Amino acid sequence: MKRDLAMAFSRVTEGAALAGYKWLGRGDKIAADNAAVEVMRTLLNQTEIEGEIVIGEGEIDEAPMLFIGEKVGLGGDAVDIAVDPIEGTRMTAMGQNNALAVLAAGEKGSFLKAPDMYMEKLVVGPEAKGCINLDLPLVTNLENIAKALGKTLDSLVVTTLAKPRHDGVIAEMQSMGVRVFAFPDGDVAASILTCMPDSEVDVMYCIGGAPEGVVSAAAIRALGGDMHARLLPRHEVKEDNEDNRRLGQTEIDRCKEMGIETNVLLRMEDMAKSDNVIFAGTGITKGDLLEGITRKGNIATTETLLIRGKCRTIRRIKSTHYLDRKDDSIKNHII
Ligand code: VTB
Repeated sequence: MKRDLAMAFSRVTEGAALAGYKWLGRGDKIAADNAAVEVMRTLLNQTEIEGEIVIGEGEIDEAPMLFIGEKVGLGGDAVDIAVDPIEGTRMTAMGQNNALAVLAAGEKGSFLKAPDMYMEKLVVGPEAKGCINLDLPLVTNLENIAKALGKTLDSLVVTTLAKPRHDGVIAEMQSMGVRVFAFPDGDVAASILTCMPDSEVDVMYCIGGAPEGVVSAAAIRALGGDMHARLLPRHEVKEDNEDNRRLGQTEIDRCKEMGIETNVLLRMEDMAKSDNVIFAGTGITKGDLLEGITRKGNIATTETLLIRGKCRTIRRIKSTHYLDRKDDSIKNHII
């Protein structure tokens, strides 16, 4: 993948974030997502790639845009793309922190193709690479990570999502003395924080979305961290009732069709199969990883994290956008 593509991908997440921001705090997560998808698609189609969406907004019959298998781009290098136009539609609709527009790109075959279902994830930064094993209890993992980092358990920091399904695990970690930062939503930002040189976060553990997991794996690989994961059918995460068992069975079947299995350990290298990946993420609302968008009239500022795995460069790009001068194809979605 040509290095100049990184800049092109940062334009794509900037555009999606600006579109999401237009809907900030309006209580309509579908409208926010649609706008971000539309802009992301338009901008990807202006990019010199022969791209295929491998992680997207659902299957072809569920979503009209950026579906898995959709071809994007003007033509050029063949790249696979994993997108989450708004990582945190609820956060955007409710004006909460840490919403991002994200994308990961790599050469063909770079990413695990997985359905939109739940995934258990354990993520660490470069200093703890190689010492995680999701087949072992979380407590053992935290002890091993602390040892690798030369830390005591009471100085270890774990991020997770503040979901009822994590109540037990949060209490368990806290009883070990570990500090837990529970974000309401958004495990991509929570995962990336483990690898940022200026962050105090050591570990991310949660059960969240599989698409978010694959996008995170790309960023974590690019940053030299480590990640283990496991796909979980719905009835094992949510209530074990008839509806969820039926949905869970559909997910198990879908995985089989795609040649993967649920409840099986996935390593970072199974999800992001090459170092030559690019990750771009733009803040929509302010967060721990990125500044959010600020806007005064038709002038908006964005902050984007742009990571190239090949030589491990981490760029933070602050942009000022004169919204009324943007291309007509996206203007209506961002003003
Ligand atoms: C997960 C997580 C995301 O939404 O998908 C979560 O990976 C949804 O969890 O980062 P629930 O279905 O239990 O609400 C996010 O937090 C935000 O998109």
